[in-house]
Parts: sequence; C-alpha cells; structure tokens
Amino acid sequence: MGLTICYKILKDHLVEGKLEKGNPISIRIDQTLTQDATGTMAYLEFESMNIDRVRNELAVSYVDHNTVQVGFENFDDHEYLRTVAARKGVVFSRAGNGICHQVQLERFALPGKTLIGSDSHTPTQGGLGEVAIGAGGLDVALAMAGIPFSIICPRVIGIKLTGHLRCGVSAKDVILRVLERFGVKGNVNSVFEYFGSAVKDLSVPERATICNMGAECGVTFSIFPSDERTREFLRAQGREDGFVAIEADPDAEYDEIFEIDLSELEPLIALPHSPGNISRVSELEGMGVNQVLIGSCTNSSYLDLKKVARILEGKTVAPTVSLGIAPGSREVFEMISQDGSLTTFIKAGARILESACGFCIGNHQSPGTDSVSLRTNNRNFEGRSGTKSAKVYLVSPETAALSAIKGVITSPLGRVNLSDIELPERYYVNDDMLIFPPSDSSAVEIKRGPNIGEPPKSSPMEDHLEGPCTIKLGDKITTDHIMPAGARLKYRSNIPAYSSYVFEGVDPTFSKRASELRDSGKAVFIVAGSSYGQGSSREHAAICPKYLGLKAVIAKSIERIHQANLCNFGILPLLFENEDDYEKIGEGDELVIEGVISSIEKGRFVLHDKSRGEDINLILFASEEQKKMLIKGGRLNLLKD
Ligand code: MIC
Ligand code: SF4
Repeated sequence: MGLTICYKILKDHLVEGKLEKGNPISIRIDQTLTQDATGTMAYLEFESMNIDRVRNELAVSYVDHNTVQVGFENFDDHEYLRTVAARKGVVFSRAGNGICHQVQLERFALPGKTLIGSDSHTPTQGGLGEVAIGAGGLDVALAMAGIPFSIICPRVIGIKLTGHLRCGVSAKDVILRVLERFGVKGNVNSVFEYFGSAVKDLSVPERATICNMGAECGVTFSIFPSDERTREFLRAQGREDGFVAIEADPDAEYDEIFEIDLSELEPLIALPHSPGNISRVSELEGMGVNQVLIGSCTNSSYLDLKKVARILEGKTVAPTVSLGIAPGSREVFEMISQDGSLTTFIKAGARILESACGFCIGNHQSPGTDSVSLRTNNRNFEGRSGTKSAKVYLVSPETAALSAIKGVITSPLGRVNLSDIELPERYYVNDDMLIFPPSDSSAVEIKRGPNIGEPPKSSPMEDHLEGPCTIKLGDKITTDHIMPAGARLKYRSNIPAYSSYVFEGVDPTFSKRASELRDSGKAVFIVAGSSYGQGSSREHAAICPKYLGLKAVIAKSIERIHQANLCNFGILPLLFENEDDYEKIGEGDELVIEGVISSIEKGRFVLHDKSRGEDINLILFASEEQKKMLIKGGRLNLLKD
C-alpha cells in the first residue's frame, strides 16, 4: 500500500517504534521554535541539562507574545532570551520582527522536515509540507538536546478539496468548515492531510491559515503536499534551494476522507466562545459590531493584508467601530508600506498595531463591556480577549474588513473581487532582525533579571495521596482557563508569582485554597469533564498547579499537549473508566488513592471517595516512558538518573 505524506515524513524520521496507527513512536526533530511566553521556561530547562549548544539542525527563539512591556519583567525576559540564544547556538528573532509562525513560514520552514515548537500553532508550517507539531517547553528543550520526540503514530484524515473558491470566500472559511465537521474535541492522535484538485489553487500562506487552525480541532498536525505552489513561495522568499516535492502515493489510503467542494463554501463565522461553534456569516448579517481586529498567526500574511487594503480602499471605518490591523511580520509590514496598502489603512482610520500576537492573547485591545468583537485570529475562548462579557467572533480578513466599513456583520460573498491578488514574485526579504549565534559562544554572558526564576523542582511521587476534590470543572476547560495570559503574561518566568493566578477567572479562591492544602501536607485533586487542557501548549498550566500541590487530574478526557505536560511535571493524568462516574464526585469530597506507585505500574487506579463511600475505577493515561517520569516526579528528575 502507498504512503500518505504524513507517513512518508514520519518514516524518514523514525527512531523508535513501529509506524502503525496507535503505536507509540519517537521521531528525530530537525527544527525547533520557541516564543517568549513559553521560551523562558524552555531555555531554563535546557540550561539545567548542562549541554553546551543545541544539537538539532535549527533552533529559533522568537519574541512576539509579550511585547507590551508594562513593568520591567518583559524586557528582562527578552534580554535573557537574547543572551541565552547567543550562548546556546539558537537564532534569535527580536521583538518587532513578527509572530513566530509567520516568520518561520517566511524564513525557515522546509518541506519534508520535522519541527516542534512550544506553541500550539506550530502546525502552521504544514502549509509548506513540514511535519510541525506543538509541544510543551520541556519537550522542545529536549529536542534541542537532540532527544527524539514521542507521539502516538496518528490516524490520517484525508481532507479532499475540490471545486473553486467563490469571490469573498477564503482559506479561513475552509478551516472553519473543517472545524464545523470535526469540532474542538475527540480528534486526538489524528492528523489532517489535504489533497484533491483544489489544492493547487491555494498558495502557501492560504495553506498555512488552514493548517494553523487544525490546532483548534486538537489534531497532532496538518499537512499539505509540497508542489509547484510550494516552490513558487520558496522562490519568492529566495529559498528555492530548500524545495523538495512531496505528495502522497496514488494508492495511499486515508483512515477517513472528508470532502469539501470549495464552489459550495460560503463565508463562515465562529460564534462565542469556541472556535468550534460555526455558523454562516449570512445568518448574522446586520448584527452591530464594536471592534474589528485583523492579524494573528492565522491571517496576517502579505496576501491577507493586500485583500484587506483592496476592501478598505477609499473608505472609512464605520463610526461605531474600532479597527486594528497587526501585520504578521516586519516583512509584511515593510511590503504593505512600500505598496501603499499601509497608507490605505491609515486613511481608512485603522489603528496600526505592532507585528506581534497582541490582541490575540489578550495583551491589549480588550473590547468594551458586552461588546461584539470580530477578529481574524483562531481562538475566542471566554475572557481571552481580556473582557469576560465581550462576544468574540472569528472570521476571514474579507468578512472582517467589509464589516468594519459597514459597522455591521456583512458577508463578502459576491461583494468583493479579489481574484487578481496573487503571491508576489519576490518578497522583500530582510533578515536584520534575526540574530545568528556566534560560532564560539563560550564567553557569552547570560543576563538574568529578577523576574527570571528557576525551572521547577519536584520530589518523587508519594505512594499514598489524600486530599479534597479541590475544584470540579465541566467540559472543554482550556489552558487559558487554567493559566490566564493577557495581563498575567508577564509572570511566565516567575512560577511562584504566576501560580497565584491559577483558575483566576473560574474560581479566584483556588490558588489560596490549594496552597493551604499543600502546606498542610494534603494532595490537591482536579476533577474535570471531557477535553481538559485544550488550546494553548503552555506548560505553566501544569507547572503552576503542580507548584500549588496538584497531584492528579481526573477527567473524562485530556488533550494531547496538556497530557504530555502533566506527565513531564509529575502530575497523574487519570481518566474515568466509566465516564458516568464523573457525576459521583462532588467538589470538596475527600479523595484517597492507596498504592500509587504500583497503580502507576499497572496503569489502573482505584479512587476512594471517603465522603460518599464510593470506589471509582480510573485509567492512567500515560505511556511506559511517562510512567517512569511520574514515579520520579517529572521528566527532569528522570533525566538526572
Ligand atoms: C495561544 O495562542 O494560546 C498561545 C499564547 O500562543 C499559546 C502559547 C502560550 O500560552 O504561551 C499556544 O498556542 O500554545
Ligand atoms: Fe500568537 Fe495568537 Fe498565534 Fe498564539 S494564536 S501564536 S497568541 S497570534
């Protein structure tokens, strides 16, 4: 049987395990990326491994998330990242150079290679035919040390694209359609592989938009073939020598096929508060809008902004709307300034924002109370914008731009003609904001401000755990719920300070209650519904609760990256054998687990609910390697042996 693209690249990189769906495998990682919000911890962890220089082909450290710099903390973090990069052989992309995924696509991603990044949208690079996977910071640190990365060999969902996009319908609508079909849970250990006659019509930035939001479905990665369109993009970036053609064998079989006829697709919209709540833009037409924000790693390419400029040309933003535009990179910024699009934006009354994550992570541009915000990014979780009562809708740049002028949600279908806008023959390439490490870096001094802490330390797992169900949560708890970003982002390098905000928006008493339990020698337990830990890759969602005494998460299901982070930091990921047992535990119930170590070895646990006199069977969601980490109290402890 022929191979899919996914299996071809995995086969080339296989280090351990059998390439069969469902098997644990480990693969060699060629490239790594980090961003500042997860990067400080990742480099502290890397430093603790006492390795002189990174051992993978290419490691890049970006500063893009936390560039607001209120207080000294952010700048201290940037300085630490700049100097540790120079010392350890990592390329450093300075603040202002752009969003990691956009810059990586422009300057570094290569077809046929493997990449892991400490950011859940790392799969964006699948648009260039790269196997690109989001992971926790510690996994990225280990990949920089040359250690293979473990995944479950995925099932491959083939997404067949046929037909032609109509005027006003774009790549964003394709991925919103995929989200409508697959939702935001239940797609663990799968990948999306795109094929079909319409693939050749999609440029690399459009493919990247589609792969970017595969992350919202929870798939391990998404991938497109590497074809003439890929060569065209690499050539325009002056990187054609990195091109290799990769396509699936004609007789390759997919585990499932989902077909989208692009000719029938219409503009779609994700409703509050999940990227999986999909509706038609036409159904919401006429609804008043207060804010429109265009940018983020999903939709901030030069192509996207050229289309926005065409729609805004000669118009002014509606009086009731605040429009912000954030170009995805300095390259995009420079190109829109040279071709006059920037002038169009300014004339239209747009507020020009920094080339960074900014609004997408709730760093600024929080909407007003109860207001409607239309955005081109990928996540609209409740409160992520910084305003809990705001309603955030996710749309394409075309829908966003047209609605900004009209002041109400407006479908661009048939109302805009952008078909002549094409990829430039040559991008304006300027790598001056990338700092390449010196070949002899032994004398480089690493700067550490007072905000830079230490990687967390932990002791081996206890054999007897006893304590209350400290919080009981519902379904789809995101890592934004667990560890808020936005205004709290500046504490990412300071675990004790950041820990006081765990579950801040869900239950502000949690942190105090948990730390008191920890100090009195009790275990902290979290009970949750399905898809716990979806969204961001932030390992702080494991590290900070661990700091507060968390010993086990007991849930109906746990998402892939978060499960790995829990194991990496010695927290038990436990699943109900019978999902209905979720109902049997109440918040505050006294819970006991005896014989923890032998239960880890067996992979099965019995939880005794003392308050109700019930025994509940649980399954440990961990590989053999992860079981060893859990017994040792975390992966760093295991490495020290
Ligand atoms: C996000 O989009 O949620 C983030 C912020 O980029 C995160 C990373 C982080 O929390 O630092 C992600 O996607 O992994
Ligand atoms: Fe940045 Fe938003 Fe992309 Fe995350 S999703 S990397 S915060 S732009």
